[in-house]
Amino acid sequence: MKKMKNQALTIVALTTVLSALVLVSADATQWNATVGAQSNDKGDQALAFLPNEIWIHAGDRITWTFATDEIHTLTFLTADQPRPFFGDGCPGFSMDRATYDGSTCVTTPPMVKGQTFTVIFPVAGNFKLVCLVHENMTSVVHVFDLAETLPHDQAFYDKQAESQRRELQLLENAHKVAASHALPNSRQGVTAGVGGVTAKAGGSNTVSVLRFSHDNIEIHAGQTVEWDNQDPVTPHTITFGPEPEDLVDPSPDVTVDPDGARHAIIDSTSDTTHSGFIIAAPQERLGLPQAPLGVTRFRVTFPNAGTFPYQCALHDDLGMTGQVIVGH
Ligand SMILES: [Cu+2]
Repeated sequence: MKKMKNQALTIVALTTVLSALVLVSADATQWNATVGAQSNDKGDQALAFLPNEIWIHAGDRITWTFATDEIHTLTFLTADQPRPFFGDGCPGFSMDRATYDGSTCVTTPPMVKGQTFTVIFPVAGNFKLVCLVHENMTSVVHVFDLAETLPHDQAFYDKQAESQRRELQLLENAHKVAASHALPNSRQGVTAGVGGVTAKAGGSNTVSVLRFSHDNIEIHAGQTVEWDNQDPVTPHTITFGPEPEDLVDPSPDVTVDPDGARHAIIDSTSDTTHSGFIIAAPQERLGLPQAPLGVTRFRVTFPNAGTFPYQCALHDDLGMTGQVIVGH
């Protein structure tokens, strides 16, 4: 009887050691996720953390791989911290890997395709993950105590990421089709970007088409081309000539029409002009003063014939360029 008791104790002890071993190995679990997705021509961008939501144990680490030529940051702010400008960090940047427990912010610099970043989560909590470049790109990491059971494995997250990627591509296509059927505001109208914000239970994702709808528009001398940005969050510019230092504000030659649209006149192919950011108003939030109207239109009048190339100064590297061909 005593021997059996000893055996039982040994089994209990062994079980304890084994479960401690399991806890230690759970401690070191490596998870993988992706930041962003894009079409082959880079024109369609999914601004999203894929998958949008992950459950892990305290002590685990997640490595995110950046998948797009469009820049993103991987950022965990502290609870009440105002969103900083992405160029400033939070402040400063983590370059390689970081540990985040909610008490001090962590952010990467803007990163692109092929780069990776690893975060270790030592304590339990629910942590919001954001991109400082894109306001409607949010996600959540749930960190459980070791005693809690995790609901999913890596294979589940791989499937979730793929399904969310496909869903965003479908949404992107839907926006393009809708925009191509929409009645333009002007006969010489060019859509400067379409897109949409969508949501998962863990946060919001954005799709943005970084293209001009009529990138080779032909008009007659004396006519006016009107660009409008139909994307709810992504800014664009219409820039003739070299990119100015200040991308946000319009160049000094730009005037404002009675409806709030910006307007320039380009006489010759050596003229330069810059629209500044053409962007929708931010979303309203309860208890805050209402947001001012967005500046969503830019017009350029062309008195003389010629070929006038232009670009979006923010997305030219992704192929967002066009030209206006003015005939006599
Ligand atoms: Cu753009």
